Amino acid sequence: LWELMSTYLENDVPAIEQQISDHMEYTLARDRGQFDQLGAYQATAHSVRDRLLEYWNDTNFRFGELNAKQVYYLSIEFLLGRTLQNALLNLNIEGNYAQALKELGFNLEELYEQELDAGLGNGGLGRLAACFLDSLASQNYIAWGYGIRYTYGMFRQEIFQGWQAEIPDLWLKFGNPWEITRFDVKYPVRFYGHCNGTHWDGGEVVFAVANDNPIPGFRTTNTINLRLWASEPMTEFDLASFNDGNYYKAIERRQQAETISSVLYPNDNSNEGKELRLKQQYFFCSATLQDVIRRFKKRSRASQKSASTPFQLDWTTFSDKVAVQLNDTHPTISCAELFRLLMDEEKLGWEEAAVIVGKTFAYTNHTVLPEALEKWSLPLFSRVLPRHLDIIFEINRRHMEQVSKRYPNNDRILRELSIIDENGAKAVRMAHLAIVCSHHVNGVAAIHSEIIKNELFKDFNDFYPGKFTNVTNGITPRRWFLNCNKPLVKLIANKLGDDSFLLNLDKLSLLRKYAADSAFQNEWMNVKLAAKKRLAQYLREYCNVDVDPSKALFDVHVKRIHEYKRQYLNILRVIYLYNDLRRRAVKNDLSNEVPKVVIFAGKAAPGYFRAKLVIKLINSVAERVNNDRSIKGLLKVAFMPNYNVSLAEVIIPASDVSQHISTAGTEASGTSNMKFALNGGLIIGTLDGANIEIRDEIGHENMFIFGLTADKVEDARREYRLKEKIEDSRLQETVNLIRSGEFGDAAYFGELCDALFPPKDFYLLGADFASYLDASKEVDRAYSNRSEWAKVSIMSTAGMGKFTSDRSIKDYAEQIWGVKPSPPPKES
Ligand code: DL6
Repeated sequence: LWELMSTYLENDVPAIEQQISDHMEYTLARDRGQFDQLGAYQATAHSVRDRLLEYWNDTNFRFGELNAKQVYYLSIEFLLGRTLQNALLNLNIEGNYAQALKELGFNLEELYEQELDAGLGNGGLGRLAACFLDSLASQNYIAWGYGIRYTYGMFRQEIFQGWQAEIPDLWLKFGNPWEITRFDVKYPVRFYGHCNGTHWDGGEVVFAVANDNPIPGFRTTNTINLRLWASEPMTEFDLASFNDGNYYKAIERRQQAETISSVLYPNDNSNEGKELRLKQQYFFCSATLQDVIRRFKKRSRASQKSASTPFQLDWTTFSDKVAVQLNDTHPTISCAELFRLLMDEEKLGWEEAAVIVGKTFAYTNHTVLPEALEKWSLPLFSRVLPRHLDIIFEINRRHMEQVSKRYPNNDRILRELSIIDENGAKAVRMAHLAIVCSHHVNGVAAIHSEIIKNELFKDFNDFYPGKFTNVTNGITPRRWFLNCNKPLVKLIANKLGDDSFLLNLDKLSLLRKYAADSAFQNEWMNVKLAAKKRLAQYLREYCNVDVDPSKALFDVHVKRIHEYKRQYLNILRVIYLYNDLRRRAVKNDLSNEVPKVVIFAGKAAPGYFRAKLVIKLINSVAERVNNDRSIKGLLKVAFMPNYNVSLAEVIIPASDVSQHISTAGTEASGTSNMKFALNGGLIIGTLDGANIEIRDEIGHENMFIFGLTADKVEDARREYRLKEKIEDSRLQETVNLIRSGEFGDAAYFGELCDALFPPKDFYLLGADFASYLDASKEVDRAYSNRSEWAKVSIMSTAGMGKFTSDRSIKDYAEQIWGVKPSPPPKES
């Protein structure tokens, strides 16, 4: 059967040409002789999808045959970006496609630009999920991802008079050639209604319909699935209303149902507690678990060898076949849902169900910010999911019993460890539910995992010794190296003899011995320059900013706009530098100055006013600085609109230095730091998140580190609260400049200036300002020495082996899931 299944499409150039033309005619119904760029992209995508589907079908067949433990990665966000180039590179057929398209009169690189990003995520958390899928596939794990197929992904950001404007993201406007809608795979999902014991009835029922997205591994046929659920009404049409002549009411239900999967909540590291969001979470978790259980039953039945005995499902094997990873608390309702399905549908008892749940789930925490820790008020929860609230109460009752046994008469601990928050309005604490129901809980960088164990969830860590662990994040070198920086990958492959480092990133350490080789340094810097030239074109086109890439230092700060990430600290630095340049210009003292362009990009949550104000300030400063001839173009500022995966792929290879400057103890890990360093970008940063481990790998001397350490932050806050004024004269001068109206809109910016006043300065910008300026000066000094800079750049790349998501996935597989890779037969 295996032989029968594996009849792959030919990959020679004429065959590819033929298939693209066929898709033009038969899939798109266009004239095969005259297609435009969009048509050519779509036809190309369909032909690549055909190949993916062959591997994907084989892979699914193999997974079924093996009936081994499968990993299910549940995430409310998957920030995939574009697919075409990634698929071609992973399948190793980019060259032949480029040639075939050339024959047809097209340039493949140009066609890449036709694809709209799948922006089904906010930032780091969603992009991590996408990197993990690539690593799961590439390392031949038996795994699937599950999430939501949002009709509208992350909003498109436009800048209007310096302010952020949000435009709906119509990423599906030309259809999506990569997905397969499975009209036959759909599950009912209920909301509201009433409960009578275990009987849950009434309310609203919608269908979750599967949309499958093949995720190809790199140089393996292992092609896993990302199943995204879309909501549909249970009944197409309210016939009674229609017959009464109320056409609008007749279709209202359809719209209500579709709303559930219509839009991604654009919040990063914050939780708004909205009813629709709770519905989204339950919607995708319920459908996923119904699907997982169906597969478990099907495989169990198929694997029963003897047909003579009647089939008896053995539920005790469930967690030998299923490992569910909860990507943050958003999928945590799954724990209660699995209880419900096992007890109410499958008629298992509580104890049996509890054992299964406890062996199935593991939970990753991605933040320590209190505003992001999800809580649902009891009235809302009981209205939307009445049965689940009953189940959660019972989980909590039993959990509290255990806690009381261990800590008799200790009310504080009971309150602290309860799933129900009773401090103020009662609420369900989703992180506590996840911890109680999971066999492992992990943080995403060493420092973050320590903070979780010793501060955020200290009592839980004492109560459950061994449950808490660390898995440091990683990034896929396929997208963040090969796809976005082929020239650098080629250069390294030439030096090291092959490109096997793409699957074994530790091999990059071999570059260390060439770091001081001046010929290699030259080649290295030329690759960087080419990437900078490309970005310079973008800066000209999208920001009207002119820079000379061969001279200017490209200083980059790109990520979600958030107070804790301190873009504000960076723009304060820029203002100080600008003022200093002006002063020195008057004295004719501008020689030896390093020209630089400070590039910002990132989206603010639409309701986060202070973050939006920071965007406005950056744009106002850019306007002033870029038009001030007195500073002779030595400083430029650019805010690049609509930061997304595709833009990141252009910016990251072009960065000389990038900013990772969160207040120590606030950034769980960060992953863009890894992307920049991998591409030879130097890092200026605080000792926070994964910066610390990056420093350990590439060496303190190869980074620009400044600021308070996490253990000093609380004391600094306490001390700081007592201060009555901004003490640093350079910071005061900078604030005065903003208040003076130098950048316009002084009234607006007053709020930002006030926020620097010590008692309000929660993120300690004032405390870190001086050391930040020093570090920034050190960057300029280092950049003035091209050879020194090149060496550090090479050392950065060489030290990045640890930060591949292949290593992260291996850690999860070994420490948490208990699974091993399972290569396809032809490759083993
Ligand atoms: O773990 C991925 C990513 C980390 O790199 C970031 O440091 C962290 O801020 C982010 N966390 C979130 C939490 N969101 N919520 N809710 O996005 O996760």
